[in-house]
Amino acid sequence: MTAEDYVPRREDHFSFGIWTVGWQGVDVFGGAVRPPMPADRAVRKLAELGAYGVNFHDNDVFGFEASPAEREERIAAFRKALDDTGLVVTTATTNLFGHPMFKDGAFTANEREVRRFALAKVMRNLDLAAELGARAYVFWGGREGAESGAAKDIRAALDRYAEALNILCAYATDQGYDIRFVIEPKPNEPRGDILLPTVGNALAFINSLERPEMVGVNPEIGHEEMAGLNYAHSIAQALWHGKLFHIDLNGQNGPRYDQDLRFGAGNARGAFWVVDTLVAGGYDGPVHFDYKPPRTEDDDGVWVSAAACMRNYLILREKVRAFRADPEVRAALRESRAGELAAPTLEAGETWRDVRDVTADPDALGRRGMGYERLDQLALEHLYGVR
Ligand SMILES: [Mn+2]
Repeated sequence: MTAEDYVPRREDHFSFGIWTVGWQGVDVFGGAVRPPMPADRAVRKLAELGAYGVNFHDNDVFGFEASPAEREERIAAFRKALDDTGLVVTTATTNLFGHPMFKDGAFTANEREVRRFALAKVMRNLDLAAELGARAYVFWGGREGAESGAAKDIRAALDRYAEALNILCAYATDQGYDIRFVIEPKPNEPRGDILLPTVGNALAFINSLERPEMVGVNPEIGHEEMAGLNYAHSIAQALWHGKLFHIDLNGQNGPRYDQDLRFGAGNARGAFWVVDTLVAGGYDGPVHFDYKPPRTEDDDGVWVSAAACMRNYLILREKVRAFRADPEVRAALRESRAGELAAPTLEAGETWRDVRDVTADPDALGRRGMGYERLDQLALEHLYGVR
């Protein structure tokens, strides 16, 4: 492989949120460092870099306060950029967090008026998403949570969360939209504690919905790692449940604020196993990046970081393939009995009766090493570039 080989292609299905490259750098301690970026400019620049698709919030395209005429004008410019470049809308979502009215949540706000307006806002953008061809619709409940105990009855809030998704599933079905919903978990930020904090919580919640088959998860690397969890394991379990409909790739350095670094930065070793899990698991949705170009960057830096997300994915994919094809790795995997885990514990036709009185040689089993250090060192050497 040479540097020129890590060039993104359409079939790689790389997509970006419009809000990623469009982030102006406003944070808790400082104002904007970059000018606003119209959605159509983001589309044109991402197409130049080799992206395949985009994801958008309603208010990435037009403002919350936009008049009907302004809304139509902004959507027309967005649509023209999509038509001119051939980029597809893979995914869409609703901004249910920016306006002060959502300070206590949207679907789980204590005030019923807020909840009813939130549903209308989602339905309106679902119409646009379906029209633009989105196949996935994300629900990131950033404001669905609390900072204090008595403020929110969590069981009632979960009732309202489920009610909202049931209503919206019914709406999408009645409208005949070919679109699936995905819940994006996050443990905290902006709320002190957010509902459905991890992939596991979301998977359990989905089972209580009226149309669980329509709803999957959209795990983000940073969000799982903020909770100290292993993202590769989270997406592996989502794949196991048939629920990995979408992914948000970025970079994070352990449990702290949501860093949203470019993919491949932050926990690089974790990123290697993420790509390995996606490749091995046959994930076929958009390879979507949800990151924020740091405030230190000007417009050039924004596009450097966007290109780097795709390039790092391609570099890691090459390394993962080389790791899996390496004869020494294959031998080490055999030595570690990795393949044996695929064999059911009981033989065909056996029941508990056949293992009720099984004996073993505990001392011999206890003495036998697993060889995982050799195996992991081989992975690290592939990642470090010496193999
Ligand atoms: Mn994030």
